[in-house]
Amino acid sequence: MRGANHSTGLSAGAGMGRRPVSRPTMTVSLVIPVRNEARNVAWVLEQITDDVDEIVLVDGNSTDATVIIAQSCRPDIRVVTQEGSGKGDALRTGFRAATGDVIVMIDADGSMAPQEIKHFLHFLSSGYDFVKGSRFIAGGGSSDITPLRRLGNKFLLRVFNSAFKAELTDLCYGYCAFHRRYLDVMALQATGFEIEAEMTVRAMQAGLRVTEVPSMEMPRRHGASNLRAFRDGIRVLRTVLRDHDRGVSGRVVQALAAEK
Ligand SMILES: Nc1nc2c(ncn2[C@@H]2O[C@H](COP(=O)(O)OP(=O)(O)OP(=O)(O)O)[C@@H](O)[C@H]2O)c(=O)[nH]1
Ligand SMILES: [Mg+2]
Repeated sequence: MRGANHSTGLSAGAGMGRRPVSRPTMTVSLVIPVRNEARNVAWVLEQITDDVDEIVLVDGNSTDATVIIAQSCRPDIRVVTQEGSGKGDALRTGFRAATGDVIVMIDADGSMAPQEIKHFLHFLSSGYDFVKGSRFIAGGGSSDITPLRRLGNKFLLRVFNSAFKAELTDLCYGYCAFHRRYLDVMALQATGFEIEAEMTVRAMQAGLRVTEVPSMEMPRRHGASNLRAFRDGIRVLRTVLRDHDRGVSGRVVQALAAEK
């Protein structure tokens, strides 16, 4: 129960011994990569609640009305144009531009429900460092994923879990949230769709407290996917295998975090 800590053991009378639980207040940046999502972006933006303090839209040189629609829908939106190309490059641009204590990332095609953001924030405010959405744990699901992608994700996840002695249930899914202070530790480099796997790899290597929340993936509302299953699957595999035996000690990172 918020506002009443019953475990202090200091009760010396009515009302005494009860201290408010101080939950850290976190400011939240939402980073949204977009490329030609004019028919989808308003649907996403209209559902974003006051949990989010800042929206950073990273435009990949859209040739449609994506940016104009986004700005008319949310006049307070920050639009950043990516200099390179690819979803990974876009997200890294957005992460650098974000100013919130925590960063949430979400796609702009309507496949992820903004209402789930609060679940990610719940875990971050409860002590986790990196929270991944999962379509494959109880409460999650996907009405979007093709049988080929499901198989590919399963294979890549198996490789990941065995390389990192982990028990995650999803890997190639772009709904995540993390504390911005870990950006330097994660040292992201990916330019393409392998960015999500790279983030998870780096979070594990750094010893961050990682958890998953159920997420329901819906089909993209309009338009075509930018992902190419084989090309991007191979990039994910390389990302998972590269440097999997390296990494700084998790304890060192946690000690540094505690000092801040
Ligand atoms: N800025 C930017 N955004 C991109 C780029 N590629 C993809 N995106 C965005 O990243 C998000 C995910 O891309 P999608 O094309 O939906 O990829 P996907 O979810 O694997 O494919 P579907 O399941 O078919 O939707 C969407 O919001 C895209 O608009 C890019 O090169 N630059
Ligand atoms: Mg999509």
